Amino acid sequence: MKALIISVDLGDLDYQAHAEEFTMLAKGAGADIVGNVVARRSRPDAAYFIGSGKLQEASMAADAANADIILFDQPLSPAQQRNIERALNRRVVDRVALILDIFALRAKSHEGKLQVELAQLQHLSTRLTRMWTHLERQRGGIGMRGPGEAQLEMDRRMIGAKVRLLKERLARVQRQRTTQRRARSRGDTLSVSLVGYTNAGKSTLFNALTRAGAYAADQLFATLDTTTRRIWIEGAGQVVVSDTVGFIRDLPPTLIAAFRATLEETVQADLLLHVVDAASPQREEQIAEVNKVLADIGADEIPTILVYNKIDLAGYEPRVERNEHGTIARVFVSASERLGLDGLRGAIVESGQIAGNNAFNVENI
Ligand SMILES: Nc1nc2c(ncn2[C@@H]2O[C@H](COP(=O)(O)OP(=O)(O)OP(=O)(O)O)[C@@H](O)[C@H]2O)c(=O)[nH]1
Ligand SMILES: [Mg+2]
Repeated sequence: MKALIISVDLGDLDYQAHAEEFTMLAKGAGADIVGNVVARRSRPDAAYFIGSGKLQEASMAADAANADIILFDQPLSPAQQRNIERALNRRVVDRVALILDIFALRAKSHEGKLQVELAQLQHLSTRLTRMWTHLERQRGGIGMRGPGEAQLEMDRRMIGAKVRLLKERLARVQRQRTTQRRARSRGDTLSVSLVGYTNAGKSTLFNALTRAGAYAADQLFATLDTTTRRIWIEGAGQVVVSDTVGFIRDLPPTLIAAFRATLEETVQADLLLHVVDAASPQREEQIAEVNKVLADIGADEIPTILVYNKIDLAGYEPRVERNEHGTIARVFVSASERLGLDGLRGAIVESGQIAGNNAFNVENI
């Protein structure tokens, strides 16, 4: 599907990285990008987000490139979306809908699919007016997968009923999950969750540590469901390691809520390995973004090791760094080149002992 990207530069320092990330998201959704219009603004226009001059430019670019669809790299209000659709006579997919679309494409487990469907319906229900009728000829494709298209004809009431049903089903799946987890957490197995920005290398590291075949790929949100494996580490014994969904800035609130259950695994962990793409110029912002989400889901108190991955690209040597209290703070590895993994295992053992002791103390208060 031919897509024209409208990107808005609001003067942020990391605009360039933001724009590149959006392009990657668009490609991840299968878009064939035929053009890119950049609008510079100090703040969004209430009705159209961008000004009328840019709108005109986008309209001409879309016609010239024969674009089927507009991808807008900011979250749009329902009114803005409708106005731009009318002006450009094409369906507009904003940043939130695009992320939802990728999630719909990638979710594999029953629970993951239910969560995406729920988030999509919630996103849709705020935009459900007759606005779709003017775009009748454009159906299917990006932003419309998952439950999208069929739902458009439903009225709000039916969506409301569907949302309730999905929530019930999810609650049931989640109850089962809790029971399973309880069964698993008996005994003194250390549980470790890999968290981090999307594309940081979590799945590659997970594979390197567990030799399992988790799907690792150079695309955003390659992993959408938590994968868990049990491994043996000398000194720590049985360790349960979980790979998780990647984080991204401006994660739609509906998705944060929807993926809470997936991330709940994270909250339950004794130790977090926060995987960082050490080669990314954006790594500091990405770390902050991940920390923000961890705080949101109540996981910010869990002992955490920052794992600087991709040192083969960043030009660092494998090493283990401690903070001023002597606690391990950062470990430098390359998951794909298998560098520094022994150091990381040692760090897991050491931090796991501290984490394990804390858990023990809490239980005995
Ligand atoms: N050069 C280099 N590339 C790596 C390294 N680790 C991972 N990669 C690459 O980085 C890309 C992303 O890796 P993944 O393991 O899928 O990343 P992820 O964090 O699981 O990503 P999501 O599941 O999408 O959130 C892949 O192309 C990997 O091959 C590394 O140590 N060095
Ligand atoms: Mg992954």
